[in-house]
Amino acid sequence: MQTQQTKALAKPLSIFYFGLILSLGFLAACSKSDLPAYCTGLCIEAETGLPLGAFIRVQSAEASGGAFVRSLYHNEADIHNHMQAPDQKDSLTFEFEAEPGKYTIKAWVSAKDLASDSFYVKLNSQPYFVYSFNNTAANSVFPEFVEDNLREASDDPKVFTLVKRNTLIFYMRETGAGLDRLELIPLNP
Ligand SMILES: [Ca+2]
Repeated sequence: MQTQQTKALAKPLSIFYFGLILSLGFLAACSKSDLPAYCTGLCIEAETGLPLGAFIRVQSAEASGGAFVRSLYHNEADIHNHMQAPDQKDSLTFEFEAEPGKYTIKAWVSAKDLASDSFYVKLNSQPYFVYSFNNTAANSVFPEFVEDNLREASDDPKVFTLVKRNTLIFYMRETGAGLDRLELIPLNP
């Protein structure tokens, strides 16, 4: 049986250990020797996020960390409503800490084809936006992963204001769109 004092202590300690585990997990995800050498910043493996609904983790030797996350190969007609607005049930959520400031976010993404190549993205309480991958016919290497920047229309790369504790959510917009990892790139003042 716990005394009132130990109960009072248990909660902060459990929060501390939970935070420690998350931090260790984050560092471990970003320090794997199989990460490409160019991923030198603050990296987040997509497979460390929380996938719900249409998002699934996929094991792949071609992916950083050996896995990535993608939306299911639905019939386009079945997900037509996803082209109108995000569905909260089909989401991939990242929670992370950062030094507050302005950042761009690099992404390694893949698509089923050049016609299924976007997500909705939402950071903290900011409005969601459509992130349509940068691609051209000359760069039609899908479904392999390509290096890109999170962007909103001509706002490329989009500048994000991060706070200490952030929630970044990807929502399904098109079928088969994949995310391997993210890199936070701080902008110098
Ligand atoms: Ca990955």
